[in-house]
Amino acid sequence: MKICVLGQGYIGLPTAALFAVNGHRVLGVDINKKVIDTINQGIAPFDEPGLEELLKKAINSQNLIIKSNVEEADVFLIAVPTPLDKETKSADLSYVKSATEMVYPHLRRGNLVILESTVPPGSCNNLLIPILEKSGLRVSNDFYLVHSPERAIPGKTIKEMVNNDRIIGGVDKKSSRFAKSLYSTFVKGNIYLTDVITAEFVKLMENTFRDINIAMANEFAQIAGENGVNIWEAIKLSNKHPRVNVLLPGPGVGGHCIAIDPWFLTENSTRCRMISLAREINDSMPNHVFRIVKKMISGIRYPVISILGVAYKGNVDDTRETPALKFIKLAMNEGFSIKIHDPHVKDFEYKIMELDEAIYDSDCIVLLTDHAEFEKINPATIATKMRNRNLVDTRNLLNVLKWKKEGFNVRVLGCPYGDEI
Ligand code: SAJ
Repeated sequence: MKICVLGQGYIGLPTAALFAVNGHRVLGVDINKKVIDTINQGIAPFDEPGLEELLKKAINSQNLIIKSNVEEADVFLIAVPTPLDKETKSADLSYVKSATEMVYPHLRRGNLVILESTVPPGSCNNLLIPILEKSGLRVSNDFYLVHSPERAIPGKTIKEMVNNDRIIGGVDKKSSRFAKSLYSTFVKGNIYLTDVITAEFVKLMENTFRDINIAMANEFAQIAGENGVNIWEAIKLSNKHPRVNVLLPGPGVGGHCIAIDPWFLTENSTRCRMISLAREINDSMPNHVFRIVKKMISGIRYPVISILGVAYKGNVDDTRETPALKFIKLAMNEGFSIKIHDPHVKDFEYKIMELDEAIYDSDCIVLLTDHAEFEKINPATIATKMRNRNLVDTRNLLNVLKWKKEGFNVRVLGCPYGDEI
C-alpha cells in the first residue's frame, strides 16, 4: 500500500516509520521545511526512545520519504495537532481542516482516510466528510473513512503503538475492516471496531479519566499535608486494595493531551461539572507549590529559585502545557529570580542553564519534573554553592535523608513539614 501520513510530529512520524519498516511505501508530509530535512537525514526532531533507530531503518528501506506536498496514495492518515483555543476552551481544528483540504484533491475511488488526531465528537461527520466530498466522491460509496485515535504515551510511544489495543471507528463496516487490516501489519494488540463518533468519544473519555484521577491525587495530597499524613505512603497502601489505583500528585498536569482533551468533551455540553472541576484542581497545583515555596523561604530578600525540570513530565523534552510555566510566572510576578535547569529541554520560553549555574547562589531548589538525571544529583556538591539550603520536591523523587544530611531544609509535596521520608 502507499500511505500518505500528514503531520510528522510525535504521532505521525513514528506511525509513518512503523508502516515503512513493515513493507508499506510511505510518504510523510509536513509543512515545516526544517522538520522535513531533519527526518530525511534519519534524525528524529524530538526525543523519543527507539525512534531514531526505527527512523534510520525506515529511511534505509527506502520506504519512507518526507515531503511538503500530498500525492496520490491508497491511504491518507492525518496526525496533526489539535490545540486548545484557550479563550473559548474549545478545540482549534484549523490544522485538521487544512490537512483534510490537502487530501481531497488527491482522493480517488477506493481510498481510505484515517484521522488519528484527537477531536471533539462529531468532527469526522461534520468537518471531514464535507471537505473530502468536495472531491466529487461520496463517503462509503467511493471512499472509506475511520477515526483511529492514537493511545501511545510519550516516552514509550513505539512500544505502545505496537502493543496497545487499538480502537477503530469507521463510517461503515467496510471502512473499519480496511483500516484494521492495515494497522494489523504492525499492531500486536487487539483491534476493536466501532462507529466513528464512539471512537472520538472513547479517546476523550480515556484522557479525561486520567485527568480526573490525577486531580483526585492532587486533592488528596493537599488534604494529607494538612492532616499530618504522608500522601506517598498513603497512596502506596491504598493501592494494595484490589480495586483501588490512586494516581500520583504533582505540580500540575501538562502535555498536549490530558490538559486539553477534557475540554473537547465539554465544549458542546452544559452538563459538565466534574470534568471542569478536575481541570481547575490540576491547573491550581502550580499555585499550591508556589505557596509552599514562599512559606519556606519567607524573609529572604531578593529570593532566587532554581527550578529542576520544565518538561511536562520525566524523561521527555516536551514542554507543551507544562505546569512549570505557570509556576515561573507566579514566582516572577512576586519578584523572585528564576534559574532553570533541564537536561532534556533545549527550547523554552526562558533560558535553560547547566546545573551548576542554575543552583549557584540560590535560596531554594524546586524540583518540578521527575527526570531520572535528578536522582543522581549529589547534594554534597550542590550544598556549598547555594546561598540557602532549601529543597521542594513535588514528585517525591529525591532521597530526602541524603539532602537533609547536607543541611537542606526539605519539603515534599503532600507531606507534613518534617515528615518527608
Ligand atoms: N501526571 C501526574 N500524576 C500521575 C500521572 C501523570 O501528575 O499519576 C502528570 C504528568 O506529570 C504530566 C501529565 O500528568 O504532566 C500527563 O502525563 P501522562 O503520562 O499521564 O500522559 P501523556 O499526556 O504523556 O499521555 C496521555 C496518555 N493517556 C492516558 O494514559 C489515558 C496516552 O496514552 C495518550 O496517548 C496521550 O495522552 C495522548 O496523546 O492522548
